[in-house]
Parts: sequence; structure tokens; C-alpha cells
Amino acid sequence: MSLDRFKLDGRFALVTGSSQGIGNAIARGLAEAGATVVLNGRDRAKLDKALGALRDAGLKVHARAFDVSQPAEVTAAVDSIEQEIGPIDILVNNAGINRRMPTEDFPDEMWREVIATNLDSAFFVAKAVGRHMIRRKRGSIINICSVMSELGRPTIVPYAASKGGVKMLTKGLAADWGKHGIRVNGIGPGYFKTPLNEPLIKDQAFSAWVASRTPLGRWGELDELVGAAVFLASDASSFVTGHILYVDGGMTATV
Ligand code: GCO
Repeated sequence: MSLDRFKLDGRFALVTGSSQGIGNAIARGLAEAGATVVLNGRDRAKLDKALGALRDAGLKVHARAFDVSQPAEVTAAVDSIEQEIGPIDILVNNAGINRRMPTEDFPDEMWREVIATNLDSAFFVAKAVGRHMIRRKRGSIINICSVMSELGRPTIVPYAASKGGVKMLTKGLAADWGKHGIRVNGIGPGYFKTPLNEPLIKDQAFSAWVASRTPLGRWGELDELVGAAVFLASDASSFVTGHILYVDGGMTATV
């Protein structure tokens, strides 16, 4: 039955930055497809709230608070998850922040914060999880890119640079780890209603621009990302690696 290929029963998934927004929606979707999911975030209170909500929905979830931009914390947390919860079959590198300011005013420390949270973290977590996946000769890694992996927009130059890097990290890891049976793909969200975009959603002119610039004529809803995540996490995409799947209402396909 072809739909069986989308099932994740018996699989373990780690989703970074999954207390809210895109990460939380994807974590819920992978759990609903049968996976045991480990949530991650830096804020323990937010993480516990997210854990409770998914457990109340009857889903198999755990939580681990660690800072994905700190390699030592990442290695310790990943090894602990592998020992105490299960082998990580699926990694979703989602953790990310955005800061908006003209480049000439952008503080150097804020550049470092954006690159560390969005790009360094994906490398550190992929490496820590990848070592275990290599031993098992299997795994699926999904890096959350962005339409900004392809396009520039004023005031978010560091964010776009970080997401361009995540796109090429995805293709590089696909090249490096295909021989180990590990698939590495990306999802490139368009404009979704998330806490990260709160200021933009409230800006009526900007929100109208998003609708006019998007062929489907609207912002995306978070559950519209779940299908792409389950596809790339599951055997339904067993011969897909190095691919960036844009879930953007057509924004990157058009001017
Ligand atoms: C912005 C937004 C975008 C989107 C998203 C698109 O400031 O333009 O935050 O970056 O949220 O990244 O993929």
C-alpha cells in the first residue's frame, strides 16, 4: 500500500527549536505519522508547555532543553537521547531566529548570533546525530531553509546569508553521507504565520505585499508544512537527497 511508505511508526525524531512555530508544527506532524519525537528548545518553560500539549493529544513525545549553538551541549544531549530514548532516525534542524535592520546598522554581535543559531547549529547537530546514523547506515536529515535561501530582502541580510548557508550545508551533507545511506534534504518555507513573523503580520502593508507577491495569494498556515516534512522523513522519499522543497505558495518560482 503506497500510503504505508509515509508511516513513521517505530522511528525516533529530534526536532530542534520545536517549542513553537514551524518546529512545533513539524514535531506534531511527525508524531501524528507515528514517530516518537524529541522536542528541543532553550526555554525550559516554553518546552514543558509544548511537551504537555502534545502529550495531551496522545502523542509519543519527550523534551530536551539544550542550546543547539553550543557543540559540547549538542554532543552530550544527542548521546543522551540515543541512550535514554532511542536511535535518532530523523533529524529536523529547525532552530532559527531573525533580526531585521539595515546592514549598515547591524551590530557585529547580532550577526554572530544569527549565524550561530541558524547555521552553526545545523552543522553541530547534524554532525552529532550523523555519527550515530553512519553506524546504522540509515537516516533522514531535514534542514529548514527559507525562500531567503534563494532571494534577498532588505533589512534581513544576515538571516538570508544564514539560510543560503543552510541550503548549501544540505547539498554538501547529501554528497558526503549518501554512501552511508543517509538522506539530507531541505524544506524552504515561504511566509507563514509564526511568532518569528509577528511584527510582519501586524504590518498591514507588508502583509498585503506578501499576498500580492505569492501566486497562491496568501500567507501559509503552519499545518501546510507537515506533508513535506513527513514525505522527506519517510520511506516515501527513499531516493530523494540534496533536494530543497519550497513550500512557499509559488513565491520562488515567480517575479
Ligand atoms: C522576513 C521573514 C522571512 C520569512 C521566512 C521565509 O523578515 O522577511 O521573517 O524571512 O519568515 O524566512 O522563508
